[in-house]
Amino acid sequence: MTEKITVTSPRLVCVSPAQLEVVLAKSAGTILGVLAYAATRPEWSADALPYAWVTLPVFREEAWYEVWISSRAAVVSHDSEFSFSCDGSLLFGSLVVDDADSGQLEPKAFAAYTAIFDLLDRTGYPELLRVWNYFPDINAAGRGMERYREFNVGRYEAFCRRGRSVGEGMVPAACALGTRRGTLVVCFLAGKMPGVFIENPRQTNAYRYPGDFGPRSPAFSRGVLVGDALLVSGTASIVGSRTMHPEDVLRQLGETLENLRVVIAQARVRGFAAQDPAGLCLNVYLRHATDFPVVRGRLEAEFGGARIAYLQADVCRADLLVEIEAFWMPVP
Ligand code: 3EB
Repeated sequence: MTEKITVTSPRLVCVSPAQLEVVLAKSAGTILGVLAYAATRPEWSADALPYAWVTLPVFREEAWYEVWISSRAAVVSHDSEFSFSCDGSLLFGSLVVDDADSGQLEPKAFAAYTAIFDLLDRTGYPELLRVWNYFPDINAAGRGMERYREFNVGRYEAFCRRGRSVGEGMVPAACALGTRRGTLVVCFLAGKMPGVFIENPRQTNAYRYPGDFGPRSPAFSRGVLVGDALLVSGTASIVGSRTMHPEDVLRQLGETLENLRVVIAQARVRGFAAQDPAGLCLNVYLRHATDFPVVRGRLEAEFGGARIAYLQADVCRADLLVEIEAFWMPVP
């Protein structure tokens, strides 16, 4: 007998601290997990939900909460390494590794991804859909290579070691950003059923980047459709595999917006239908605080009605000044 699986579509509510309790109360029992962005430890933290504090400053706010929600009941579990929640179709989990600022990153990334794959295989949610990666000093020199490149080696090797191929339709949507201190945070959305993975014809698929960007390519896709929702990976000013406009944040922003448009257009070909900007949430990561006013001006003109968080973070290539990730769901 085969189990009938109805695919749920994830939902996202983004709020500042003052609105958090209302959202949590309203969605009680259906919450998949919470990401908290804040430079200093937020007052609220969850012990009964998958939760991660991402140590990034938020422009204009003390903190910014992403509350990931299911349309169905979500059951939370805890084991030694993880908190995760399952709704019968989706699994959301968080993994927080301490002391990620000392020592080599490669074995830490390898161990984190291996543990995640083991969890997914054990629980019956084998399809990795979207991953959030945050760790300190992403552009700093590690042992012989940049720490982001060390991270890519560990991540790639974990895919291979668990028999997961790094290729078209096989790698999750993702983002990878640098924090100032502390932990390696890996949050993940997985499913019983595969997602519809999206690539961007303007950009080399990241898992095929040439060797000048590191000995192992980053294992991610440009986006994923999960039910009726689109999760767009961190998107930057890259055409082919090259960084464009290395010194110019507004030109980088223009290139990034073009890449976002293309990813969304590719998703539309695969059936993505949301149109209302009220269902659009963006995280905008800026390397330099001084770029905030101009970037904000341009984005507010471009995306009126969207929920936009501006965060200060190191982007994974030293010459990238801005990166944007997006979540878009239909509104009833
Ligand atoms: C890029 O397009 C920019 O390593 O998981 C974006 C999204 C980027 C995800 C990752 C990296 C990652 O290559 C950087």
